[in-house]
This record gives sequence, structure tokens and C-alpha cells, in this order.
Amino acid sequence: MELYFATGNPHKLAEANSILSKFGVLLRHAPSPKIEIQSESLEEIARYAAEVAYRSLGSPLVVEDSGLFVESLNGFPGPYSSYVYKTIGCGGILRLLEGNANREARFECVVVYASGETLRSFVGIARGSIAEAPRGSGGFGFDPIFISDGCGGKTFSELGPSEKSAVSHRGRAFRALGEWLRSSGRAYA
Ligand code: ITT
Repeated sequence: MELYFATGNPHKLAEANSILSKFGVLLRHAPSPKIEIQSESLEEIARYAAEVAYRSLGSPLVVEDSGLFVESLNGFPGPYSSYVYKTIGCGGILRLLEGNANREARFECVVVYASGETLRSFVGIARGSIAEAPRGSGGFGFDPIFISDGCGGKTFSELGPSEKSAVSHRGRAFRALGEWLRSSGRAYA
């Protein structure tokens, strides 16, 4: 089964494809941009983008919105993660947390599938904490500063791609999508 993925982020496409290939699903980069509204809800952003992309493409597709939520910053940068990464980056988040003992954080991901009348969301959350300094060279975005619970203190950047996907917000959300596609008879694997 093939689906379009409306995203401007090639890392997301690669991670999602490595997960969905186990469900017999291949994601193709959608030839239409992801239109993002401003909202505090990842789900609202992803659903709107999926509806717009589906109207323009007319083929089954997925859209994903994700973000890093830092507890002691009241969830910042959350839905603004892409802009915050481009502006202040990992170093900026580390500076905001200087001297702060509470380093708890989580990544959230909402995947929305759109086809015909069907619009369905799948959520994945990865809990963890913000490292004292960046570590590792893999992944993208805030991976060098995010330590996922249950990974021996390694940052996402220090994990291999499949180790990251096993615990990541994206891994959880796309596996839920894959299971639903399979159980609803849309994908066979
Ligand atoms: P699209 O909107 O085009 O899909 P994007 O990168 O702009 O790509 P988002 O708007 O969903 O995506 O922003 C999410 C940001 O959160 C992303 O740019 C990263 O900075 C960060 N992020 C999300 N998932 C991440 C991950 O697995 N590892 C590291 N950073 C991540």
C-alpha cells in the first residue's frame, strides 16, 4: 500500500518509512506543502493540514505534527518547536534550563490519516529529560539533548535509528497507524 506524506522534513519521512515498511506501507513525499495553522494543539494543526492536503491531492495521505514539551517551561516550545529549533536551537533550550533541577520533558507526535470521509489521528508520546549538554551525532532537531526514559541515559542522537523508533513519539504514533491500517484491511503484511 502506498500513501502520501505531506512534510517538508526528510528525517520524518525516513523514520516513518522504516516503521511502516513492517506493515507493508510505503510513504511517498507528497507534491503539496504542509499548511500549518497556529494553534496550541498538535492535533488541530495536523488535522487541518491533512484536510487541506487531501483536498489538493485527492489521494490517501498522512500528515504529522510533533514537538518537544519541557515541563519546567510550561510545555514550551511544544507546537512552536520547529521555529524555536531554527531560532535558538538546542543551545537555547539548554540556556533556558540553566540552574534548573527539573529537566523533565516529553516529545509528542500526532499523525493524521486522511482519505475520503476518513480522518483519523494517532498519538505517540516519548517521556524523558533534557541533557546537561548535547551528545551524539544521529537523528535531527532536538535529538542531541533529549534523553528518553529506558535508554540507559543515552540521548536520541546516541541511539541507532531502530533503537530510537522503538521508544520514540514518532515510532509509537506510526506503529499505531500501521496496526490500524492492517486491522482495517487497508494494508496487508
Ligand atoms: P513538517 O511540519 O514539514 O512536517 P517540521 O520539522 O517543521 O516538518 P513540525 O512542524 O512538526 O515539523 O515541528 C516539529 C519540530 O519538533 C521539528 O522541526 C524538530 O525541531 C522537533 N522534533 C520533532 N520530532 C523530533 C525528533 O524525533 N527528534 C528531534 N526533534 C524533533
